[in-house]
Amino acid sequence: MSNMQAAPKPTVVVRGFRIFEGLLQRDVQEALVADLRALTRDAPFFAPQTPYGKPMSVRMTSAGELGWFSDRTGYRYTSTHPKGQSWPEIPASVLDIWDHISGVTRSPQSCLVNFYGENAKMGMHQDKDEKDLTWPVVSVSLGDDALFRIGNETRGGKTESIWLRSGDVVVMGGAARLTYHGIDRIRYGSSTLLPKGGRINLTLRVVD
Ligand code: MD6
Ligand code: FE
Repeated sequence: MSNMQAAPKPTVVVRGFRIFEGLLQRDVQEALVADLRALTRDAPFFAPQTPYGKPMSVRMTSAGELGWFSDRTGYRYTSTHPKGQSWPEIPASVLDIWDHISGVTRSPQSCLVNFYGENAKMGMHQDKDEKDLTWPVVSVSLGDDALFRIGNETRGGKTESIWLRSGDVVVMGGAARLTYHGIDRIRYGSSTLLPKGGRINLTLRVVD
C-alpha cells in the first residue's frame, strides 16, 4: 500500500500496542523538552474541564492545525488555544518521531501535550474523536515513569499494565485502535529529565 512504509520492530507488544522501549536517546529527549518549552510559551498549559464537571488532573496544550479541547460542553478538536491564538506548529523534532515509527506517510494534524504532576492520572478511555480510525496514534513519554494500563475494546474486563519510561514510544493502531487504556499514576521524581519532576506525554494524530 502506497501509504505504508517500513517501521522498526517494537521491543514489546501488549494487546496490539506496539511499544518501542528506549527509542529516544537522552540527547533527543533533551532537545524535545527544549522545543516543548518554546511551544508552551506560545500555547501555555491549561487545566481542562470535563463534561461531568470534574477538572482533569493533567494539564494540557496542543500543537498542529487542530488541538484537543475539553470543557463542560464536551470534548472536541479546535483550531485555537482557549486564549484565542492558533496552535503552534508541531516541532520538527516531534514530526521526526512520527515519520520514523508510525508506518504511514501522511503527517499528523495534532500533537496533544499532556503534563502529569505528582498526583496526576488519566482514566481509562478510548481515543475515538478522530474521523478515520485507521490512522495510528503515536505516543511519546518524557520524564517520570508512568504506569500504563491496557484493557479491552469495551469497558471493564482484565487489564495488563506496563511502566512507560522516558524515551519510550507507543504506537496504537490496527486492531488496538479502540482499546481502552489509561495512566494509573506516575513515579514522581523517577527521572532527571524535567528538573522539577513530572511527566510529559505527546500524542500525535491524524484527525480528519
Ligand atoms: C499517556 N496515553 O501516556 C496517555 N493514547 O499519558 C494515551 O492516552 C495514549 O499512550 C493513545 C495511544 C497511546 C497512548
Ligand atoms: Fe489515549
